[in-house]
Amino acid sequence: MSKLATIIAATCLLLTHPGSLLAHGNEDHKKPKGEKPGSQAAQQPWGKAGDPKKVDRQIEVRMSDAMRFSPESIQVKKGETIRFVVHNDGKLMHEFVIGTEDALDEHAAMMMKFPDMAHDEPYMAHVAPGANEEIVWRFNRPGEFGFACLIAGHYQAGMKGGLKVEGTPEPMGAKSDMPHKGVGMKHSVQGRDMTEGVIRRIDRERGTLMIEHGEIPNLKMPPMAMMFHVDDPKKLDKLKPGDAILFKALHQDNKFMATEITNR
Ligand SMILES: [Cu+2]
Repeated sequence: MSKLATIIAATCLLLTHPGSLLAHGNEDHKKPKGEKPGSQAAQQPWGKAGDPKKVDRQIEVRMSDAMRFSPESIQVKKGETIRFVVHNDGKLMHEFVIGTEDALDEHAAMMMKFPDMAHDEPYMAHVAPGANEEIVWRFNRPGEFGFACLIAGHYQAGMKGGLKVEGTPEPMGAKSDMPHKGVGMKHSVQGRDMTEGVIRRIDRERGTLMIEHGEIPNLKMPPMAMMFHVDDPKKLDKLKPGDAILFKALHQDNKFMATEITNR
Protein backbone atom coordinates (compact mmCIF):
# COMPACT_ATOMS: atom_id res chain seq x y z
CA MET A 1 0.00 0.00 0.00
CA SER A 2 2.83 2.41 0.79
CA LYS A 3 4.18 1.65 -2.64
CA LEU A 4 0.93 2.75 -4.18
CA ALA A 5 0.92 5.90 -2.12
CA THR A 6 4.38 6.71 -3.45
CA ILE A 7 3.25 6.18 -6.98
CA ILE A 8 0.21 8.36 -6.49
CA ALA A 9 2.46 11.04 -5.05
CA ALA A 10 4.34 10.98 -8.31
CA THR A 11 0.97 11.67 -9.97
CA CYS A 12 1.51 9.12 -12.65
CA LEU A 13 0.69 5.52 -12.16
CA LEU A 14 2.84 2.86 -13.63
CA LEU A 15 0.96 -0.31 -13.05
CA THR A 16 1.29 -3.86 -14.10
CA HIS A 17 -1.31 -5.18 -16.46
CA PRO A 18 -1.81 -8.08 -18.78
CA GLY A 19 0.15 -7.81 -21.96
CA SER A 20 -2.60 -6.44 -24.09
CA LEU A 21 -4.03 -3.12 -25.10
CA LEU A 22 -4.74 -1.31 -21.88
CA ALA A 23 -5.26 2.28 -21.20
CA HIS A 24 -3.81 3.24 -17.85
CA GLY A 25 -1.33 0.39 -18.09
CA ASN A 26 2.36 0.37 -18.54
CA GLU A 27 3.31 -2.81 -20.26
CA ASP A 28 3.26 -4.10 -23.72
CA HIS A 29 -0.03 -2.83 -25.07
CA LYS A 30 -0.22 -3.86 -28.67
CA LYS A 31 -3.71 -4.45 -29.88
CA PRO A 32 -4.46 -8.14 -30.05
CA LYS A 33 -5.69 -9.17 -33.45
CA GLY A 34 -9.01 -10.86 -33.78
CA GLU A 35 -10.45 -11.22 -30.34
CA LYS A 36 -12.80 -8.28 -30.27
CA PRO A 37 -16.29 -9.13 -29.15
CA GLY A 38 -18.57 -6.59 -27.62
CA SER A 39 -18.99 -3.05 -28.80
CA GLN A 40 -15.49 -2.14 -29.92
CA ALA A 41 -17.18 -0.75 -33.03
CA ALA A 42 -19.90 1.01 -31.04
CA GLN A 43 -21.02 4.42 -32.16
CA GLN A 44 -20.03 7.11 -29.69
CA PRO A 45 -21.26 10.70 -29.85
CA TRP A 46 -17.74 11.59 -31.03
CA GLY A 47 -17.50 8.92 -33.73
CA LYS A 48 -16.57 5.29 -34.03
CA ALA A 49 -13.58 3.06 -34.57
CA GLY A 50 -12.15 3.60 -38.05
CA ASP A 51 -10.91 1.12 -40.62
CA PRO A 52 -7.09 1.32 -40.69
CA LYS A 53 -7.23 0.61 -44.44
CA LYS A 54 -9.41 3.66 -45.11
CA VAL A 55 -7.52 6.44 -43.40
CA ASP A 56 -8.02 9.91 -44.91
CA ARG A 57 -5.40 11.74 -42.93
CA GLN A 58 -2.75 11.25 -40.29
CA ILE A 59 -2.35 13.57 -37.34
CA GLU A 60 0.70 13.51 -35.10
CA VAL A 61 0.04 14.29 -31.46
CA ARG A 62 2.82 14.85 -28.95
CA MET A 63 2.49 14.61 -25.18
CA SER A 64 4.89 15.96 -22.58
CA ASP A 65 5.46 15.94 -18.85
CA ALA A 66 4.49 19.62 -18.89
CA MET A 67 0.98 18.07 -19.02
CA ARG A 68 0.32 19.51 -22.43
CA PHE A 69 -0.59 18.21 -25.85
CA SER A 70 0.78 19.50 -29.10
CA PRO A 71 -1.28 20.50 -30.99
CA GLU A 72 -3.62 21.85 -28.34
CA SER A 73 -6.61 21.73 -30.63
CA ILE A 74 -7.55 19.63 -33.62
CA GLN A 75 -10.08 20.23 -36.39
CA VAL A 76 -11.46 17.54 -38.63
CA LYS A 77 -14.35 17.29 -41.06
CA LYS A 78 -17.31 15.06 -40.57
CA GLY A 79 -16.71 11.78 -42.39
CA GLU A 80 -12.94 11.84 -42.00
CA THR A 81 -11.11 8.80 -40.72
CA ILE A 82 -7.98 9.92 -38.90
CA ARG A 83 -4.95 7.96 -37.87
CA PHE A 84 -3.60 9.56 -34.72
CA VAL A 85 0.03 8.81 -34.08
CA VAL A 86 0.47 9.67 -30.45
CA HIS A 87 4.00 10.27 -29.18
CA ASN A 88 4.98 10.42 -25.54
CA ASP A 89 7.99 12.76 -25.25
CA GLY A 90 7.98 12.63 -21.47
CA LYS A 91 9.28 10.36 -18.75
CA LEU A 92 5.82 9.66 -17.37
CA MET A 93 3.03 7.56 -18.79
CA HIS A 94 0.50 9.58 -20.77
CA GLU A 95 -2.60 8.85 -22.75
CA PHE A 96 -4.73 10.34 -25.47
CA VAL A 97 -8.45 9.79 -24.99
CA ILE A 98 -11.13 11.30 -27.23
CA GLY A 99 -14.60 12.11 -25.92
CA THR A 100 -17.21 14.68 -25.10
CA GLU A 101 -16.30 17.06 -22.33
CA ASP A 102 -18.79 15.30 -20.07
CA ALA A 103 -17.45 11.85 -20.86
CA LEU A 104 -13.87 13.01 -20.25
CA ASP A 105 -14.83 14.75 -17.00
CA GLU A 106 -16.65 11.70 -15.79
CA HIS A 107 -13.83 9.39 -16.72
CA ALA A 108 -11.21 11.69 -15.17
CA ALA A 109 -13.17 11.73 -11.91
CA MET A 110 -13.26 7.94 -11.92
CA MET A 111 -9.50 7.88 -12.46
CA MET A 112 -8.95 10.05 -9.40
CA LYS A 113 -11.19 7.78 -7.35
CA PHE A 114 -9.79 4.54 -8.76
CA PRO A 115 -6.30 5.30 -10.18
CA ASP A 116 -5.74 1.62 -10.83
CA MET A 117 -8.47 1.31 -13.44
CA ALA A 118 -7.39 -0.28 -16.67
CA HIS A 119 -9.47 0.53 -19.70
CA ASP A 120 -9.66 -0.59 -23.24
CA GLU A 121 -11.48 1.45 -25.84
CA PRO A 122 -10.71 2.14 -29.49
CA TYR A 123 -10.71 5.90 -28.86
CA MET A 124 -7.81 5.84 -26.42
CA ALA A 125 -4.08 5.36 -26.76
CA HIS A 126 -1.99 4.73 -23.72
CA VAL A 127 1.62 5.54 -24.44
CA ALA A 128 4.73 4.60 -22.50
CA PRO A 129 7.55 7.16 -22.10
CA GLY A 130 9.45 7.55 -25.35
CA ALA A 131 7.01 5.38 -27.28
CA ASN A 132 4.21 6.05 -29.72
CA GLU A 133 0.87 4.39 -30.34
CA GLU A 134 -1.72 4.69 -33.06
CA ILE A 135 -5.48 4.80 -33.09
CA VAL A 136 -7.78 5.08 -36.08
CA TRP A 137 -11.01 6.91 -35.46
CA ARG A 138 -13.82 7.89 -37.81
CA PHE A 139 -15.54 11.19 -37.08
CA ASN A 140 -19.04 10.62 -38.41
CA ARG A 141 -20.79 13.07 -36.08
CA PRO A 142 -20.17 16.80 -36.08
CA GLY A 143 -19.69 18.68 -32.83
CA GLU A 144 -17.33 20.12 -30.26
CA PHE A 145 -15.41 17.40 -28.50
CA GLY A 146 -12.13 17.10 -26.73
CA PHE A 147 -9.15 14.92 -25.97
CA ALA A 148 -7.33 14.44 -22.72
CA CYS A 149 -4.88 12.45 -20.65
CA LEU A 150 -6.96 10.89 -17.90
CA ILE A 151 -4.14 9.55 -15.78
CA ALA A 152 -4.84 10.68 -12.22
CA GLY A 153 -3.63 14.23 -11.79
CA HIS A 154 -2.82 14.90 -15.45
CA TYR A 155 -6.29 15.93 -16.55
CA GLN A 156 -6.57 18.10 -13.43
CA ALA A 157 -3.26 19.74 -14.38
CA GLY A 158 -4.81 20.80 -17.67
CA MET A 159 -3.72 17.99 -19.96
CA LYS A 160 -6.56 18.38 -22.43
CA GLY A 161 -7.33 19.84 -25.82
CA GLY A 162 -10.22 20.74 -28.07
CA LEU A 163 -11.45 18.70 -31.00
CA LYS A 164 -13.92 20.16 -33.46
CA VAL A 165 -15.69 18.07 -36.07
CA GLU A 166 -17.09 20.35 -38.75
CA GLY A 167 -20.18 19.37 -40.67
CA THR A 168 -23.92 19.24 -40.56
CA PRO A 169 -25.73 16.83 -38.24
CA GLU A 170 -27.59 13.82 -39.58
CA PRO A 171 -31.24 14.37 -40.44
CA MET A 172 -33.72 13.45 -37.75
CA GLY A 173 -34.26 9.77 -37.30
CA ALA A 174 -30.58 8.93 -37.37
CA LYS A 175 -30.20 9.93 -33.75
CA SER A 176 -29.33 6.77 -31.93
CA ASP A 177 -26.32 7.75 -29.90
CA MET A 178 -25.74 5.41 -27.05
CA PRO A 179 -22.84 6.87 -25.13
CA HIS A 180 -21.09 4.49 -22.78
CA LYS A 181 -23.49 1.66 -23.41
CA GLY A 182 -22.22 -1.70 -24.45
CA VAL A 183 -23.99 -4.01 -26.84
CA GLY A 184 -27.08 -5.36 -25.14
CA MET A 185 -25.87 -3.78 -21.94
CA LYS A 186 -28.73 -2.82 -19.72
CA HIS A 187 -28.66 -1.73 -16.16
CA SER A 188 -27.31 -4.06 -13.58
CA VAL A 189 -29.64 -6.41 -11.86
CA GLN A 190 -31.41 -4.42 -9.20
CA GLY A 191 -31.00 -5.11 -5.54
CA ARG A 192 -28.26 -7.72 -5.70
CA ASP A 193 -25.27 -5.59 -6.57
CA MET A 194 -24.77 -7.78 -9.58
CA THR A 195 -23.41 -6.38 -12.81
CA GLU A 196 -23.90 -7.50 -16.39
CA GLY A 197 -20.93 -7.76 -18.66
CA VAL A 198 -19.44 -9.22 -21.81
CA ILE A 199 -15.94 -10.68 -21.68
CA ARG A 200 -13.57 -9.18 -24.24
CA ARG A 201 -10.33 -10.88 -23.28
CA ILE A 202 -8.99 -13.28 -20.72
CA ASP A 203 -5.47 -13.50 -19.36
CA ARG A 204 -5.48 -16.89 -17.71
CA GLU A 205 -1.93 -16.61 -16.38
CA ARG A 206 -2.54 -13.36 -14.58
CA GLY A 207 -6.09 -14.21 -13.66
CA THR A 208 -7.58 -11.13 -15.25
CA LEU A 209 -10.53 -10.36 -17.46
CA MET A 210 -11.28 -7.40 -19.68
CA ILE A 211 -15.01 -6.93 -19.20
CA GLU A 212 -17.32 -4.58 -20.98
CA HIS A 213 -19.67 -3.95 -18.10
CA GLY A 214 -22.98 -2.30 -17.39
CA GLU A 215 -23.52 0.12 -14.58
CA ILE A 216 -21.96 -1.00 -11.29
CA PRO A 217 -24.31 0.34 -8.61
CA ASN A 218 -22.20 -0.60 -5.59
CA LEU A 219 -19.15 1.23 -7.01
CA LYS A 220 -21.21 4.02 -8.59
CA MET A 221 -19.49 3.36 -11.87
CA PRO A 222 -21.01 3.97 -15.27
CA PRO A 223 -20.80 1.34 -18.03
CA MET A 224 -17.36 0.96 -19.60
CA ALA A 225 -14.77 -1.65 -20.46
CA MET A 226 -12.15 -2.36 -17.86
CA MET A 227 -9.94 -5.00 -16.32
CA PHE A 228 -10.91 -7.13 -13.36
CA HIS A 229 -8.99 -9.69 -11.35
CA VAL A 230 -10.37 -12.99 -10.11
CA ASP A 231 -9.30 -14.47 -6.77
CA ASP A 232 -8.63 -17.88 -8.34
CA PRO A 233 -7.52 -18.24 -12.00
CA LYS A 234 -9.30 -21.62 -12.09
CA LYS A 235 -12.53 -19.67 -12.19
CA LEU A 236 -11.59 -18.58 -15.70
CA ASP A 237 -11.53 -22.15 -17.01
CA LYS A 238 -15.14 -22.20 -18.11
CA LEU A 239 -15.15 -18.66 -19.51
CA LYS A 240 -14.22 -17.44 -22.97
CA PRO A 241 -14.17 -14.12 -24.83
CA GLY A 242 -17.61 -13.10 -25.98
CA ASP A 243 -19.38 -14.69 -22.99
CA ALA A 244 -22.23 -12.69 -21.53
CA ILE A 245 -21.83 -12.85 -17.77
CA LEU A 246 -23.31 -11.68 -14.53
CA PHE A 247 -20.84 -10.86 -11.79
CA LYS A 248 -20.24 -8.95 -8.63
CA ALA A 249 -17.70 -6.14 -8.95
CA LEU A 250 -15.62 -5.24 -5.91
CA HIS A 251 -12.79 -2.81 -5.30
CA GLN A 252 -10.32 -4.34 -2.82
CA ASP A 253 -6.64 -3.62 -2.12
CA ASN A 254 -6.59 -1.18 -5.03
CA LYS A 255 -7.73 -3.82 -7.45
CA PHE A 256 -11.00 -4.43 -9.18
CA MET A 257 -12.24 -7.93 -8.51
CA ALA A 258 -14.90 -9.88 -10.37
CA THR A 259 -16.56 -12.44 -8.13
CA GLU A 260 -19.58 -14.74 -8.35
CA ILE A 261 -19.20 -14.91 -12.13
CA THR A 262 -21.95 -16.82 -13.94
CA ASN A 263 -22.90 -17.03 -17.58
CA ARG A 264 -26.19 -15.39 -18.43
CU1 LIG B 1 -0.59 12.41 -18.83
